[in-house]
Amino acid sequence: MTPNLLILGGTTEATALCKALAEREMRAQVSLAGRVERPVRQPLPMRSGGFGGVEGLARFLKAEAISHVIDATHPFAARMSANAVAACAETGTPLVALTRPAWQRKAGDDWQSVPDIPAAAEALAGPARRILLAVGRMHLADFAPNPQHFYLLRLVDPPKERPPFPDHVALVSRGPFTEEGDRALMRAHRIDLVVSKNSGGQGAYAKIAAARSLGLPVVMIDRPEIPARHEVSEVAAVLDWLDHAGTDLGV
Ligand code: 3Y8
Ligand code: NAP
Repeated sequence: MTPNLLILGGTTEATALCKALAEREMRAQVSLAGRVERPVRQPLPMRSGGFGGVEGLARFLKAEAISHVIDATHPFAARMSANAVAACAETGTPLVALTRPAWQRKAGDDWQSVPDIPAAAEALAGPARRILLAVGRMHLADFAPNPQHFYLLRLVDPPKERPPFPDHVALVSRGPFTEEGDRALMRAHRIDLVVSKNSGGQGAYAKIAAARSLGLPVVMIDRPEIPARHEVSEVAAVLDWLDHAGTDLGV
């Protein structure tokens, strides 16, 4: 069976994988949800928008005769990843996830770990603080019950409606970010607390390293559960998997 790959993208690792596959001239396409106005250009054919749940994805896999699925979505894209596990099981399509290990505390880190986004919002009850809320746009409403704080928001696109905070600054800026840049940002806005997803990878880590160097506390949001699937954390491991996952490539 000649490979015809579907990459579920939207991360730095997905971009690196797409580049490696394009260099090998493998037949592949990369899929995005269509969350942002100007996604990073990819060197592969791109599709954008939901598939329509598990059934929609299963139909897509059959209609496009997809031979393998590589789920390179973000660790918090739990619904997409769960749908990929179900649709690939239903259609018998080999699936591998390209993910990145969770960040681990280092000496000097002052983290308060919370299980999910609502728990992060609950952790913000109390006297007014100056908070870097760099969790994107989709969950800002969860933090509305604590309007006493100043919020420094970081968004990929200009907000379509006013964020639900009386005292905030909204920065339109996409990553990957740098430790120096995030340290300067925190100093300029007198930030005294950072709220972050445990995204893993390099693209979002800058604020964690900057917080440590400034001795600031971090509310760290643990990842959502994702059903069991084969996982690797390197592009090379995906290429090796493709060579041995039931194709006529290299075996
Ligand atoms: C649409 C497509 C690449 C990919 C770059 C990575 C790194 C920069 C850091 C902060 C944290 C945050 C957010 C973030 C980072 C990378 C990676 C990563 C965090 C793009 C992209 C898409 C999205 C969607 C967007 C979410 C938002 C989350 C901003 C592309 C740029 C906060 C996650 O406005 C919205 O609707 C934005 C939604 C999902 C989380 C949220 O809840 O709002 N990512 N981000 C993908 C699609 O349509 O399918 O342009 O490439 C990708 C990247 N964002 O190739 O260089 O790999 O993690 N993305 C988080 O980690 O907390 C910013 O500000 O410090
Ligand atoms: P999610 O909550 O897991 O997915 C919700 C729905 O969005 C999915 O059921 C699917 O719709 C659609 N979808 C998600 N990713 C898709 C993709 N790559 N291609 C096609 N449809 C997709 O996902 P999310 O957290 O909103 O993440 C959306 C995208 O942003 C993903 O590409 C992810 O990699 C990227 N991203 C997310 C974060 C984050 O913090 N969540 C951070 C960085 C990048 P249907 O059910 O209709 O198929």
